[in-house]
Amino acid sequence: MVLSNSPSDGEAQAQLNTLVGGLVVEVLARLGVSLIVSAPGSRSTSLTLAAAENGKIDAISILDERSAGFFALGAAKASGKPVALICTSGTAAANFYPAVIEAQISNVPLLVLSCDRPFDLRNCSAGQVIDQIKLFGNNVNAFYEIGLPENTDSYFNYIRQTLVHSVTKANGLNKGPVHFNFSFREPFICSDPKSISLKLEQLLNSHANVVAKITEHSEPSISPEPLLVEKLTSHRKGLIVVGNAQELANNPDSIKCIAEISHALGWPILADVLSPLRNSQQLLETSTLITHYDYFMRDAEMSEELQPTAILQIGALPTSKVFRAYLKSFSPVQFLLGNGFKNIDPINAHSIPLIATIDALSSAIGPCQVDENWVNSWSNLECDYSARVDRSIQSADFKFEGKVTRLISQYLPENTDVFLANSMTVRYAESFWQKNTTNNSIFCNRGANGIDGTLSTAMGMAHNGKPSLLITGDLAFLHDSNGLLNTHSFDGDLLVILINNDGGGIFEHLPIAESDHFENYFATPQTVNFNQLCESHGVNYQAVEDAETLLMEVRSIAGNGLKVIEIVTDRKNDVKTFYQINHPNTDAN
Ligand SMILES: Cc1ncc(C[n+]2csc(CCOP(=O)(O)OP(=O)(O)O)c2C)c(N)n1
Ligand SMILES: [Mg+2]
Repeated sequence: MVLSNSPSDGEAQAQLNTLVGGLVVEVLARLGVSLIVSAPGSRSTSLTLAAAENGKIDAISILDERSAGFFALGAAKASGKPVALICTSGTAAANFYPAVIEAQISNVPLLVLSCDRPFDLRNCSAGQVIDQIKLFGNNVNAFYEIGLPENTDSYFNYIRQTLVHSVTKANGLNKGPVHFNFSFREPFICSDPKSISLKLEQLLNSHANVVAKITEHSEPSISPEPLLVEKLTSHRKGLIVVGNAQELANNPDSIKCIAEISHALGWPILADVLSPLRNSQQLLETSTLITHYDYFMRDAEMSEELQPTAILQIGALPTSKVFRAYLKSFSPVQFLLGNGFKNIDPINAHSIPLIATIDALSSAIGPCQVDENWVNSWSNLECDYSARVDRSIQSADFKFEGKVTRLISQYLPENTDVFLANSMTVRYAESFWQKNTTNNSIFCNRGANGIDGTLSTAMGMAHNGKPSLLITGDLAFLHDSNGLLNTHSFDGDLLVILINNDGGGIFEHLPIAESDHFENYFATPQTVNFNQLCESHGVNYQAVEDAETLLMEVRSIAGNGLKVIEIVTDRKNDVKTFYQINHPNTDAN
């Protein structure tokens, strides 16, 4: 296909860039990408304009690429679908790096489209040029250097097919980020973009069948090796351990299958707060769901009595040190359920990869002999310890963060997504999040455990999504306060519960808390007035000091856009209360 009119060189170049931009965005739309987040810049003009013009895709602009990266990450996490990012040349793409790393570790499909100068302007001190080739190293599923636009059918076919294959790499069995480095030659603005739309339409008509196939593609079911199923089902004293398995949020059928597996084997389910299981109605009704294991495993005698011979691990292993020590002391055989690409055994246990999908494993397990005593011992302890924690929480002050967390888990309405910041927030949730029947999903950037990008990820999650709630510490909030700049392009409802303990409360749990340098170099209290910070960004703010107001806020997220509520706590008191209730074993990371 050749562009018509023999326009001037500059006009022909601008037309070609416009056509390529339109083709890229339209192919992405047809492949199922529904959100493009772009950051302003000139080299990326053709892609950005195409995104803005393409009616099928939601295109938003975010100034700070670091924040944009996390926003896209949050949107992809919540939807389970790939989200595209566009940026200009220079350091812009480098600012996507932390979000790309998190996406890679936590298997989130991101398509990063960086733009670059053409080959003749690289390595010669031209402005705004850095080496963008394989910028993200091994932190992406694939890298594609996209050749300079050419006005030929073979170039257009190459673009289409590269996108088709790359989306499979981002969104296939082992989800993760994919990086494309596009190069564009100036100029970018053509005088008659309408004529290009017509050409694009003709071009796409000839591509329709190839691209449509991918959207119809669904994840294949993988059956387990029968011999391994035989081994698994030979154990009476087993546990299903579901750690950080946020991806299950987009697959409600898998929760049903886990319940079926638990029922058939007679194995209780130990559920981390970062699996959606703690909020699953189905699991509360049909299985033995254990959430207070961290408490009763501290008791040596009790853990002897609860000695498992086998573990079925789904998702990452829970981070609880007590739980990991318990596994190490009994060395049960650990069946690691997954597609086999990823080693999910951080304790180098007696582990066996069990390559299968949850649905296929559930179908492969027939009726088994169940040890009722085993199941009952676990459920009795769960009831006992749940009541103990309830009593401690009731007598604790509202300003104890563990209490705030438990109250939120009790107050939260259905149909609400939750995002937990790293640091003490996720740890308090692990200890105090009460199981419930809301079916809500819980997310956290628990791949690389960064406190960067917290607000932006939560905003991305809530953008055009469910009413959502973020619980964050003060430093995590400030680290990403640029996320507040996105208020005006953000379309959703997000209640931010800001736990202000005047610095990094997590470090109070470490021996460094005794050091003279503690406040200056570790706790690092900041001096920002959150009310004023919110006001200057046009964001609604309220200080909350009691449970009734918290309840009211948590029950009225829908329709209120972005709102920040601040609860001031005391990190030194919190440590004491936490130890009294829980004897924590925490590490700052
Ligand atoms: C990007 C990044 N920088 C530094 C850290 C180390 N770190 C872990 S927790 C923490 C303090 C967080 O403080 P805050 O958000 O107030 O939570 P709190 O500890 O008070 O619960 C820091 C600096 C990190 N995890 N990620
Ligand atoms: Mg703090």
